[in-house]
Amino acid sequence: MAVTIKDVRAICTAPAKIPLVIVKVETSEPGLYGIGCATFTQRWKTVAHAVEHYMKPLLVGKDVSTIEDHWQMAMVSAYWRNGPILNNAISGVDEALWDIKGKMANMPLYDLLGGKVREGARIYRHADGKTLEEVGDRVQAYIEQGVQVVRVQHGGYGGNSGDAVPLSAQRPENAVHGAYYDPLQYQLSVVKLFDYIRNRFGFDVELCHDVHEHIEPIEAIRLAKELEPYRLFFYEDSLAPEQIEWFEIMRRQTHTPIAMGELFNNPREITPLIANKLIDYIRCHVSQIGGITPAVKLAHFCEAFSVRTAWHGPGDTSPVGHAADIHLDVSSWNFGIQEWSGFNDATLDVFPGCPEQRGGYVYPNAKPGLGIDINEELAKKFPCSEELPFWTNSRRPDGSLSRP
Ligand code: GCO
Ligand code: MG
Repeated sequence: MAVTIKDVRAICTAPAKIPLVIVKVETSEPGLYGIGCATFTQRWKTVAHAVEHYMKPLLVGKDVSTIEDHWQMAMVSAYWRNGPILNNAISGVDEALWDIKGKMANMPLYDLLGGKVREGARIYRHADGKTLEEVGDRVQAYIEQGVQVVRVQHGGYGGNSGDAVPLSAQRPENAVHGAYYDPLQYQLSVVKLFDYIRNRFGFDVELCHDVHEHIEPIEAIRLAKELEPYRLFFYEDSLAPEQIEWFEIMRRQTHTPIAMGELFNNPREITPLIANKLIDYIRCHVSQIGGITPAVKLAHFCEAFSVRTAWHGPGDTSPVGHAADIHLDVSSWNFGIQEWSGFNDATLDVFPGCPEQRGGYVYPNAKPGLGIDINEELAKKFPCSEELPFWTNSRRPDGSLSRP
């Protein structure tokens, strides 16, 4: 008698004040359920609605074992496809079904995916600050923890060092409110930042930087070349998804390793960059591409082109999503690096079984499935805010909107 899907629910919680969306799939087997990450934090309520009003009627009563068929059907059941809302809703169900598969097989997900090729996933952490010394002190702290790769930013993305006063002199009259930054000051500050960090720490620590699509393509190419003497581990989101044809020009101009992918939803954004060897690290947000099922296929596709994985791992990936990342990391031969944001105490309490950072690595546990759970009663104590993000209202000095 097949085990079937009995219920599909979205659980929204924000233990670190960042809205997270978890999908719980309950089955006809008493006590057997799975959980998955569906976190698109800026539109958490819409994803939750899609889970409850579209994924649930699509799947209730169906066999839990046919994950691939459910994924293919969910992907096209709305006809229009490859968008962030539905991809995240599908991811939540997909990851929950893999969690159930592992529990039924009594195997951790990494064993279902072919077994470990490494015991832990090497991570990178974020070092930021208003002054160069502050950034350097954060790098020092991570090195002392055993972290070997650090992402350095001076004042967030676009050099928003929190003091926009100089910019106000550049705005036209009646310029609209927004998160202003100055592309020129940002670019000059990045070169100074790397010069300072390399002079202070030498080349034994690996460094990366996130441009966060804040400058024009030709400026991103120039900056990549200016950073060559500082030997980056990778140079991230140097172009916006709408500018991906420029990667071909960038590739011809610089040997700085290129990372891209967190904003991608559609395979057609991804596969040309990999097949043409225009990037070195693929950084997709796993729930944004539809979950574990597509991520496994993407990792295998990348291996043929020597592209390595570096799954997106910010604070707005849930611990369930991080667990899925880590199971993929330890079982993918062409794993590159794992972005890691860490968890506050409330998050650790809401999600028993979180992957653990020890030194410069993060480790999955050996429990069946994803190895993580959610305490629903505790999750209710951390409601999600409906406040819209301010930082995406990113503005150039002349007041025009910039890609955030
Ligand atoms: C990263 C990302 C994040 C995103 C955030 C958007 O490299 O971790 O750029 O910082 O800005 O996930 O919600
Ligand atoms: Mg990024």
